[in-house]
Amino acid sequence: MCRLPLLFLLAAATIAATPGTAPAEVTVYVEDFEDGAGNPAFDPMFSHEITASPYAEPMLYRELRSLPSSPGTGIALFLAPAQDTVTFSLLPGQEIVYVSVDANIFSSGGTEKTSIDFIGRDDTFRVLLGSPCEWKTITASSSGIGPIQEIQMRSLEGYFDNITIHVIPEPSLVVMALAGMLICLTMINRRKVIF
Ligand SMILES: [Ca+2]
Ligand SMILES: [Ca+2]
Repeated sequence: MCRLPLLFLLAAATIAATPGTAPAEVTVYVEDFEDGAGNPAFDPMFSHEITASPYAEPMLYRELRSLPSSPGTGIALFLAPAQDTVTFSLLPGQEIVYVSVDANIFSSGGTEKTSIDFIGRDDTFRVLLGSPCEWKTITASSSGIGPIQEIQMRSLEGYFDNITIHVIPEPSLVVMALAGMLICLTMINRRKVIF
């Protein structure tokens, strides 16, 4: 007898029994390059791989520096010239549906040397920042490119800050669904022993 429908029903019941949860709940994480005291720090949700930019001279310069001319941004990532490949520590079943990044380009080096690639499951969305700019927010959503799995920021001389990701479903839902599945599997195994 197939027990899969029973398994999914019990998992769904477990989720429904959890107070204060909603299926479409979004969790927002922000990489602001600071710890709670305002010191330079990376957030554990975000992994950074800093390499020389393929569009610039082969030198690598990364710095987490404060910007006195832009109060409120605090510490920002300075890539000059370099590329930061950002990946994420998601739980199984979680997906990123929306991303935003703040950029302040001091020296762009022209088209292609300064850009942000949002790499989705199905396609890549590239934003070229071909001329210097004050702080501006670049956004991307999963519609058209699939859930976002990686961000590549490259710059001749520029600052990046406030990498913001919207994640679904929220962690508690994933944990509860996994717990429900585990309970069901345990029950099925027990029945196999009894009969
Ligand atoms: Ca910051
Ligand atoms: Ca932080």
